[in-house]
Amino acid sequence: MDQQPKRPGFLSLPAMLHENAYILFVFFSCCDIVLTWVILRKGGTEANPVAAVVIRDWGLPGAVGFKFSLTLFVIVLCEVISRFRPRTGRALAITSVLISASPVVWSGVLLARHAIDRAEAAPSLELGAAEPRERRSQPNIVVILADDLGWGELSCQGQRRFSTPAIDALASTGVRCTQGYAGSTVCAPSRCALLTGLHMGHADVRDNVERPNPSQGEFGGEAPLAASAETLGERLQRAGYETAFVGKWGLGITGSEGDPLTQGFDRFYGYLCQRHAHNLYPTHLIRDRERVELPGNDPASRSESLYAPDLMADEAESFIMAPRDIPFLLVFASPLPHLALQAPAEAVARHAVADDPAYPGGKGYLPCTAPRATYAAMVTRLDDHVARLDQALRRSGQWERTIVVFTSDNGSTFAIGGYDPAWFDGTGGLRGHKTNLHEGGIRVPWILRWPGVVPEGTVLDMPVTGWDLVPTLCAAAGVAPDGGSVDGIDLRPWLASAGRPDAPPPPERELYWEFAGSGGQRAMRLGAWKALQKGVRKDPDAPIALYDLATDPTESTDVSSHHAALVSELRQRMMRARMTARDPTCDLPWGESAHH
Ligand SMILES: [Ca+2]
Repeated sequence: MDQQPKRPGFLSLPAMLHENAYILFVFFSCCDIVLTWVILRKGGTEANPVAAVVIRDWGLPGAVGFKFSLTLFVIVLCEVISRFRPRTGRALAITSVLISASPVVWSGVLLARHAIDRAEAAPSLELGAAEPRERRSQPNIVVILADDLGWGELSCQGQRRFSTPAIDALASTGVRCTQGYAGSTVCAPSRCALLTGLHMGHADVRDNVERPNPSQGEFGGEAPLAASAETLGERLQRAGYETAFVGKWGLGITGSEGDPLTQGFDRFYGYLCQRHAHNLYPTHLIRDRERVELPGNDPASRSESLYAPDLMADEAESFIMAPRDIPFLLVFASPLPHLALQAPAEAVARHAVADDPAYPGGKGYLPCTAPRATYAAMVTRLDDHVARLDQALRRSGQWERTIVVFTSDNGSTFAIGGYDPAWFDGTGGLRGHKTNLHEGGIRVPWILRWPGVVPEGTVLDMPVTGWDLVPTLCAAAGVAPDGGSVDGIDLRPWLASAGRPDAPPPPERELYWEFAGSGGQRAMRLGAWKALQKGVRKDPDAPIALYDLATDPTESTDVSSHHAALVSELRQRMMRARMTARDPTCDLPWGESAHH
């Protein structure tokens, strides 16, 4: 091997590339990973897709390691080939340089374009809400609201009868709040709290109140949300979002004040009336304001062809995939796993258990031959739908710029309709269930993923609520939730620092619930203290039980007799936390003494 001494002056381009091939190759390879990472961090979605997937799955150090190993492999390959066929080896080395350079050039162009976009968008940010539809930095928001899913009905929270891998994966890529609360212990008021940011002391809708309406057929809907209510949909619409509500609404039917299309949602698909949702194979659903027939479904003959929760997942998926250049809000309020016990036969078969006594039906609920298998099939179907929405976010390139929330409208239900609370331990050992204000009725799964903002796989154990979502998500979208008009708080400081030693201490605040059903109940949480007063319809001065959730999370011991002053203070705080309900049928007996 007689090496020519290097000539001074210029080399030809191929010779220059060949001389420096390996250095350039390693340099471009590392640049590719780093630039792709920067683009993703800045919320960009157009990036080298291969590098993006590697970074997403393995993190930045893993991705650099992977790229470095790959580069080393190609270099060794070039060297080996050069031993036998020098020209081929040289051509391969030069080709590798050119191939590794191309995504770097592209990433550079994308970053430059991003910088130009930001510079152009900057003046419009100062205009406030006037021209917000072009703000590309606003995250998309997907709120997944399960129906009657208890705290203990996720594998990541101890469930053993079935598994929920997709919801667990959401938790492992975001923050899992172990002390998440629903706004209410039943469906409609909880949806009201979630959408308005108001707790039950100020909410418009505080119970499931059916509104028979013969002109609307058999499903007249519930007491509607007031026209004056400011929903999450309305707030985000004003901030430039395209909004859709898919699933169970329960806050008023078409033409009422609570019509979803006048309450901030551009599109609606699903059940408007909650009783309509008691059959998961209905004869029809509602799209916007129109009735959509579901041929093959006939409740009279138990003909079950089209499973409404699947149709809703289809709808949600196509909403995510629709091309648009503005951010979106999707509320996916699945009717799962609310009764009746109904699921596709193949899904039930997958969860068959030997000991599964049939449920004969009654009290308005359908019979079920395998109630345990069916309930497991329903929750796992919901988990499948979460997986589908996640895939849709990835396929549409929106994953990195989308906040996903997963929660439930109330705690696990009781022994009704064939559901077996003892078998599933749906509350995860908490006392109570849906329709009361013990922890089992209001403590729910509460998970939030916000790539790049909320640390992955963290656990937050401070109380958070459904009515915190309006201020939190509005703040994320860059809009102020009109100070004082919501009861919830912007949770971003705590979510973003979850698991970090410098996280701020939990806020000192009181959480309030009241419920006109079940004899009338109200409850307040202050720090680890929980006050609970039952039977207030009969006796407004009914005794208040006090629990210390720090030492007694299952509310087993009433310690009120040891803390008379605290109980008295909590009684006054509960009085101050409420105002008279708009609808007298869901008010509690202190309406006249309200302070607001
Ligand atoms: Ca519910």
